[in-house]
Amino acid sequence: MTLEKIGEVIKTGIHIGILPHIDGDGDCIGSSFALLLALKKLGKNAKVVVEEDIPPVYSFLPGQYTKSDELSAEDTFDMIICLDSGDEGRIKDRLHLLHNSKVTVNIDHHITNTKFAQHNYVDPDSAATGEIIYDLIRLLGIEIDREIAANLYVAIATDTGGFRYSNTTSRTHHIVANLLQADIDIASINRKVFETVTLSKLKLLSDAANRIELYGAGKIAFIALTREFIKEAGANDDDTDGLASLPRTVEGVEVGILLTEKEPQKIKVSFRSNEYVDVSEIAALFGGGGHMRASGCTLKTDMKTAKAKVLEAVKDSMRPTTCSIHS
Ligand SMILES: [Mn+2]
Repeated sequence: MTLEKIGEVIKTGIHIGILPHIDGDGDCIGSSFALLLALKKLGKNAKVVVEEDIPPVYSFLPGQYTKSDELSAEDTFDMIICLDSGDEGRIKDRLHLLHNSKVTVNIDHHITNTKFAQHNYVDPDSAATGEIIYDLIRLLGIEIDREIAANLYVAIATDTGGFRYSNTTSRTHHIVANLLQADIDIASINRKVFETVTLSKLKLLSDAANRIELYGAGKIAFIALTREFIKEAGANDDDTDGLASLPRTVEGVEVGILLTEKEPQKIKVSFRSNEYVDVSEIAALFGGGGHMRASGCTLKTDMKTAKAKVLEAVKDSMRPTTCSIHS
């Protein structure tokens, strides 16, 4: 399906629900708000519907959202658009909105996307869903104003790690060059997104750094965050956000693993790699997904078992016979 066709489909919607994935990040929130503002300019009755409040770090972004448990009886949607969600699990408790909608659209850039909607547009070459939404908004003939630009900038900047990751392309920079023409304050945005931490998060980071374990001759770095540990650090779930990229920053490490105990018997696993291990394949072994350099899954087991399973899978992926080299 082409993006032009997706644009045609979207034009037919009247009451449109936009669903970012759970555990919201800059890409899904920025993309959702940008599309919301654009659809309003088209005269659509659109709403961003989330399951949890968005992380405070993104609260400065222009846009509104409604929590799914606050929807009223009048809130029915004839079209649902899922953004940045690789599979239905990422829509979680809002799946009924998807299933009850006449028309469903899925726009994403995860290579592992299961194409769960009627109309799917998945482009793994896009660094962020925000890049696709940029093209879509242009296709719809809507002007990218300052508010839309700020949202798209955050979407793209966060998924590229501030334009440093290997998914960053010349197209990424071309798009962002156009966004800057809308006169957004990138110094202020970047400070808010990348250079501001809560004290509790900084303390959690330092405690977590103290607990890094190395395996596989120093090529694998591992951190486990138990509920008890998070509590002792005086931190909350929002503070664990972004911690996944810490282990792979250790010199000599190829794969960084972060295990977060979300609740008893429910371990969130984040994989990050640097040069050659395709971590989307490792996450897929456990029913998760993502990208070559960043992926994740959830294991319904205890921390000890999760650690053993995950370490074994990562070690396997690094054996010469099964190791795939990507330049
Ligand atoms: Mn994304």
